[in-house]
Amino acid sequence: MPAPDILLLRPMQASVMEALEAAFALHRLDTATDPSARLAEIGPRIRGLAVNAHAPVDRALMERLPNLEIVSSFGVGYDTIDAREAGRRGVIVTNTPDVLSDEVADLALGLLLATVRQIPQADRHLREGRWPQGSFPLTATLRGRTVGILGLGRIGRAIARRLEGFGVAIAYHGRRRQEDVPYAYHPTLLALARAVHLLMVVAPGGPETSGIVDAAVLDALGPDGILINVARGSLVDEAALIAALQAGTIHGAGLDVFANEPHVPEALSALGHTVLLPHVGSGSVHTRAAMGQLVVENLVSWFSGKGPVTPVAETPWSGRT
Ligand code: 8YV
Repeated sequence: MPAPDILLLRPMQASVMEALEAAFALHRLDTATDPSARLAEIGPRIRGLAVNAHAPVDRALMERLPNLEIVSSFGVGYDTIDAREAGRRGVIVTNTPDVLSDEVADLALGLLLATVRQIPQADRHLREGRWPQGSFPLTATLRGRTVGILGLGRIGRAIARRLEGFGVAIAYHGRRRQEDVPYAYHPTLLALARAVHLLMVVAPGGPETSGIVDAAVLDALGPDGILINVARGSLVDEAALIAALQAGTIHGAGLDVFANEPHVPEALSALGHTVLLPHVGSGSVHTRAAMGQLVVENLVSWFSGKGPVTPVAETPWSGRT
C-alpha cells in the first residue's frame, strides 16, 4: 500500500518533519511557489494534515481536501481549527494535551511571581547600574492573597496544585463546579474577579471566551489586582487592559499571550508594571519534543487503523475504522 499523503501547511519543528517524512508521503504548502495551485493539484490525495496551533484550518480549507481523515495539531489549544466543522465531515482532530501541562504550569507560576515581585524590573535596575543610587522599590506581595483561576482544566489544576505550596487561597470559575477540588467555586467570572487579588487566565480560546476578561472584570479585580494570562490573547479585551493599567485601576499584568501575536501593543511594553513573554508556556526542548512526538503518534496510529491517540472533544473516536 502506498504511504498516506500528509500535508504540512507551515514548517514544524525538525523532529516532526523528519518523522513524518519517514512514515508518510509528505507534501509542504509552505515551500510551494503557488500554494493555491499546489493545493488544487494535491488536495484530493491528502488524507492527513499536520498543523501547528497558529495555522487556521477552516471550512474553506477542508473543502479543498475532500478525502481528509485527520488533522493532527501541535499544541493543546486548537481555537484556530474549526473542530465542529471537522466533526460534521467525519474528520478527526487531535491535539497534544497532558504532555505540556506541567511545563505550562511551571511557566505560569514563574510569570506570576515575576509580575507580583517585579523580578525582571529588579534585574534591569541592577544591570542598568541604578542600585548604587537607590534600592529597588518595594513590590506587591502574594502574602495573604487569593488567586482566582479562570479555567480549571488540566493546566489550571496543575497551576492550583503548585499554588497550594505558596500558602495562598485558591478560587476558580469555569463552566461547572468540580466536586473533587477544595477550591472556592464562583458561578460567574465577575464574582471570581471580585473575590480575588490575582486572576490567572487558563481557559481555552475561541468564540465562546472571546473578550470575556473585559473592562468590568478588570474593574472588579481592583487597584491591587494582577492579571496573568497564559491561555490565549483573545480572552482579554487588550484595549480595556491597557486602559486599566494606564489608569491604575489594576496594579499589573503578566502576559504570555496576546491578541495579535507576534505583535504586541507598544502601550503594553511602555508600562512599568507588566511582564511580557513571547508565548513560551510550553517552550522547553523537552516538552516541545514530547508534543511533536504526539503529533506524529496520532497520525501513525490513525493510519495503522488503531484510531487517534488524543482526539479533541468535538471529534470523539467511536472505534470505527
Ligand atoms: C503552542 C500553545 O503549542 O499548546 C498550546 O495551545 O499555545 C503552545 O504550546 C505553541 O504556540 C506552538 O507554536
